[in-house]
Amino acid sequence: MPATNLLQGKTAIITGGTTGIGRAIALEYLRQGSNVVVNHLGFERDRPHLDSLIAEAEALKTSNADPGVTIGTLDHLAGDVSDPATGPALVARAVARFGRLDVCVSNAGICQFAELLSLTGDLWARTVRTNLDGAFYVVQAAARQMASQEPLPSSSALSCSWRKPQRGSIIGISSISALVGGGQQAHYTPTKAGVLSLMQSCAVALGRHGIRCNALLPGTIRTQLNDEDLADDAKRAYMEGRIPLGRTGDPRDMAGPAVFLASEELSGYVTGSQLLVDGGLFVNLQ
Ligand code: RM4
Repeated sequence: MPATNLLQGKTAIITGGTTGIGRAIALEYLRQGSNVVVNHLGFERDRPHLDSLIAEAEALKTSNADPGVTIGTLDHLAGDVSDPATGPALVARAVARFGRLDVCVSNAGICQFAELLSLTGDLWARTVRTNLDGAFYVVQAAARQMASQEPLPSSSALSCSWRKPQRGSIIGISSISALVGGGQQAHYTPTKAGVLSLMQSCAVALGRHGIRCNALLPGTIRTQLNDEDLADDAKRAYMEGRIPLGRTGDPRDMAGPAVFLASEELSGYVTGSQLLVDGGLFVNLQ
């Protein structure tokens, strides 16, 4: 993205922020001047993801030669979002480190493909706890913090008379799966419909506090959630054939839309909305 400083002075939290879509959003937010605290599970096997994200964030700063461009600072905190304490701890970390919270991206999610007839109650419960309960805990904690703080001094309301001051933007990473079913996803698609619905009700509840809530609906984006599924050449070719833009998505395809929803200047009157980012897959009936 060519523009810079679109999120200057803001602080964001991103759950599941060291891999896939969360990571791509974290890096773009940093590039746009936002400080970012990413949540991750803290497993030893995931350490290389965290280390390389830290290195990339550092490289963004050191390679920035333009004094007019601000690059944000990265911080991180381990925790499982399905634990009710993780969301509040992430918010507290952002406030302790950067003084406030402006953007919350509820992104952490799991999707283990499984046949409905042999689906276990355990996989159902784990998926709901991570994808839906986890979204609720972090969104509520973020909303409590945002509602209690003053709008950023750079709030566009202070220079645009028609706007009311805003206190924050909450983005739920839902999915095209909120709108359609999936053969091996009977435990997963309801959680994504749930995240979309959560954003809708939060938009209604939080509008009067100056907090916007929106859902991003990725289509088929290549991440570790589906690398096994898409390793099947026939399945990948079938998916690509159904996508009007002719390719599956890259995590970086989600970064621009996530910046748009985070920015009061760009999307200040957008709340309760759902933004599909799927290369046209949903509208293709063929
Ligand atoms: C998405 C959608 C995709 C799948 C991922 C894991 O929500 O269902 O097809 O690749 O989840």
